[in-house]
Amino acid sequence: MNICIIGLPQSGKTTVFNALTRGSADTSGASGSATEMHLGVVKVPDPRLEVLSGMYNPRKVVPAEVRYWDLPGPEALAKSKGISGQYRNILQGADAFLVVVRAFNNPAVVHPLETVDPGRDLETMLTELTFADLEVMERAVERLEDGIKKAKPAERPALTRQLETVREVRPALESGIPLRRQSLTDSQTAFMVNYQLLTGKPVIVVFNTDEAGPEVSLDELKLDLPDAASLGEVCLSARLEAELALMSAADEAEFRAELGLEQAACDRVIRASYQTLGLISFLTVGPDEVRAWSIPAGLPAQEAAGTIHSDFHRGFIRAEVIPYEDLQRCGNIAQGRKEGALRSEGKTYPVKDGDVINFLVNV
Ligand SMILES: Nc1nc2c(ncn2[C@@H]2O[C@H](COP(=O)(O)OP(=O)(O)O)[C@@H](O)[C@H]2O)c(=O)[nH]1
Ligand SMILES: [Mg+2]
Repeated sequence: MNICIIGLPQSGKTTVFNALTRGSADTSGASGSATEMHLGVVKVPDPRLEVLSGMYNPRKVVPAEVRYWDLPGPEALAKSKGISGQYRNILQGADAFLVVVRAFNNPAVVHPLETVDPGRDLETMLTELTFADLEVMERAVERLEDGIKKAKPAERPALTRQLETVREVRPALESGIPLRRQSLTDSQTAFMVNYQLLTGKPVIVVFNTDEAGPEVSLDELKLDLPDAASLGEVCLSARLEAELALMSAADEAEFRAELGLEQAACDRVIRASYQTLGLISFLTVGPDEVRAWSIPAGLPAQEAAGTIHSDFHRGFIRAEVIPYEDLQRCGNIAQGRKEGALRSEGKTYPVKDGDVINFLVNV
């Protein structure tokens, strides 16, 4: 899973990146640091993997991973002519956006819009994404109109339907409704995938507060957003979390207990991301590896098999499924089978969080 960290300049994006990846990327604002891009890979904590690894003694344990991209703010982007080129490619490749919103007061850090106003900044960022999409839609209309003129009669109906779709999406975007909240037919949705619109992607808001709070929440900001309900949110102090993230495990635990911040920001953000994206993990076990795989909740078993390997999708026969808790109780799969906890499921079985799956395939 690729998550892009975006936000206004000086909102604390790189500090959040450091907190999430236990990194130490430069936040001094020294020349160049504001336009630098960082990539960090974080393993998704899952205590089930440890238990399963104790049962199977596998050669390796492979947790699911989240890749965080720290991107420059819109001002730095403006120097490269708006959201374009390489940045646009990275944004389009993201599975979700983490929008960092400044809620901390620090006179030493200049705010590009002068005052600290989390609601305004969040709206500004969401509007940026919408503008970027509107540009794409404008070009799409031109291209499709042109295409229809030049098309053979047989090709026209399909292109006309595509143009109609774009003409539905565009005014909705103009009135502030992101693609992810627009109701399109399945074929319209499939067509819109070609444009990789940014407002089609889930957004998790990170309110970056002062060390001592107070907490900020979407509810409290009472924003007039058509899609507030679809946003995920986490409130944290990036600077404090980034400092804690660099400590030894023992020191970190001690400080966290003292501060009442038991849950690390990186875990909270991952949890909020899974929730906002509607993701779950299924598990595979064996002497070679014990592994967690992230998929959308309810994905049919055959599609879940395809996330392991395309051959598994093609050659899918059935899935042997045992819920993690049952496997833990039974001790091993053979015992699970004896006790009737192991089920045989077909292609369309909706995979659940914690399912331990053995795919039977013909490859
Ligand atoms: N007081 C305070 N300062 C912060 C916090 N987060 C970031 N900063 C400071 O704000 C400045 C900009 O942070 P940075 O992460 O580089 O912002 P970016 O431009 O969005 O990447 C740095 O001097 C940080 O130390 C915070 O939670 N509290
Ligand atoms: Mg930065």
